[in-house]
Amino acid sequence: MKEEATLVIIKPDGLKKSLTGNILSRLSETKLKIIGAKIVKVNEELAAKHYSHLKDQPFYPELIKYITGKLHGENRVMALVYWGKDAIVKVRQICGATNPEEADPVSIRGAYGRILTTGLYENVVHASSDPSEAEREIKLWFEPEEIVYPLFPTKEVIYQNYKKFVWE
Ligand code: DAT
Ligand code: MG
Repeated sequence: MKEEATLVIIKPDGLKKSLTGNILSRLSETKLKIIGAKIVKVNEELAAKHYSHLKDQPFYPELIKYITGKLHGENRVMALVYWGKDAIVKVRQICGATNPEEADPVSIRGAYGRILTTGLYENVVHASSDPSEAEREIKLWFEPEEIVYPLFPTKEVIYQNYKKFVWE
């Protein structure tokens, strides 16, 4: 048993259907620790990077519309990092199979997912499928300071003429 981190995203349908609490309760059955969490407005660039391995799939354009909220008029997702023993497999198990019709009915996707008439699987949650994908995805979605454990090596950089919004 190894301790590892995994990325979970509650997709726009999960937020729109007010399922966030239910999904977090289901995920708490894993007894893993949440070490990072935030609500994210997903832009095209983040969506394309997240799903880069699927860009040649026929459902890719719909998938991008889905994760960027265009199918639900709800551009919000919740991104979470879970950490603990066998985190990747434990989370994938509770999420269920990719196709909601084939997913165990008591899994998150089995209970709350559906297949759209376009054929896209609207399956409520994303979960990393292996350690290298988990590392890539956590680094894509989270800055080091947004995670309470030092999961991966970091480096210090100095930005010059760096503009950002702060509270007035
Ligand atoms: P998973 O999310 O289980 O890791 P994936 O990475 O292969 O599955 O695909 C990402 C998402 O794309 C998936 O959650 C739903 C959608 N998708 C995958 N395969 C599909 C298919 N054959 N038809 C429709 N949508 C699909
Ligand atoms: Mg995947």
